[in-house]
Amino acid sequence: MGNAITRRGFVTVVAAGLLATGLAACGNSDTGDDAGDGNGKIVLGFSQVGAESGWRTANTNSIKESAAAAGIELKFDDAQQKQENQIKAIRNFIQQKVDVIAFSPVVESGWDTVLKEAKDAGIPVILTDRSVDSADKSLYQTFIGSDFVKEGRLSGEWLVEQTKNATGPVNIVELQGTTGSAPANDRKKGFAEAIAANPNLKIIASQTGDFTRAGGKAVMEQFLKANPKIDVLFAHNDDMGLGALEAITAAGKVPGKDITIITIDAVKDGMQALADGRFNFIAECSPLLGDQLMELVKKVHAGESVPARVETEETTFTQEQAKAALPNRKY
Ligand code: GZL
Repeated sequence: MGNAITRRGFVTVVAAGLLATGLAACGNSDTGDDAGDGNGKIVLGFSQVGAESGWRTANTNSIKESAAAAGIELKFDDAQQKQENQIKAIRNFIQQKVDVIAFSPVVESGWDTVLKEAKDAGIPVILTDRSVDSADKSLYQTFIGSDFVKEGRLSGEWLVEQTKNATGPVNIVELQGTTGSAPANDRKKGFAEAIAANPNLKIIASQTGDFTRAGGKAVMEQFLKANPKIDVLFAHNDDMGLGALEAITAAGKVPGKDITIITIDAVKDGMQALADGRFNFIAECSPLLGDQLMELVKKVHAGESVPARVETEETTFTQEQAKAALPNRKY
């Protein structure tokens, strides 16, 4: 509700300002003409984190396919996991006078200045996948994505159940996502809160693998060299877990048996590893945000109220559930 009031306030203020200068206000019935495309389509500027993981590839495909299906003109930028590239892209979108800006912030902090520039230009912003820590909620219209704390909590709760009869310490190593990103911060938080229920569960090492396979492999190699007894790997995404598999096997250990592996995402390669018994549990994080995002873009552009937060439906998978689900997975 707060955001809807803010949004109405935002559109009213901008409309008054722009109408005073004779410019079309955002949220009016015009569809993208001021972006110079001339074909009357809504013009969406989207800044994507990068192409770091299977999840990201599936997310990019979903956004591109849904924009085309919705008749929305998409200006897409890949930031190669650099915040300065995303800020540059957003400024370009403002210069091009797009109708709506959407982006997945690579990290949580450092967005207020550029988001204020978009607000001053009368261009509404939608956050997708990852959120920002801005105190000023009027800087964006809505957020669509997952509850990362819940994903971490579900992962920890499964481990607590699996180790409830353990009599000694259960040593956990953690591959964190991109430093400063919402999924890394929140998954770490949710997992740590859940495993506190069993004092035998101890995180003996935790380091970022930047959500990539290469990062997961390199950090897991270090973990294995420094820690003779590792019982569990908790990886913040499938791709780092898949990279870690190579290190675990190279160290002469059997993944899924010598080391229990818990990951998050449930992309096809991760689900295959789970079905094959090399992973033990996955908490799903859906990348298929495209259709819902395009609906939000149309509503925001039309000046309609939107919820402050739109969360995606997700589940979890054991090895047996992965075998059953694999044939129907879309990504
Ligand atoms: C989560 C998303 C994360 C995925 C990773 O919504 O931001 O980024 O879990 C991806 O696979 O790199």
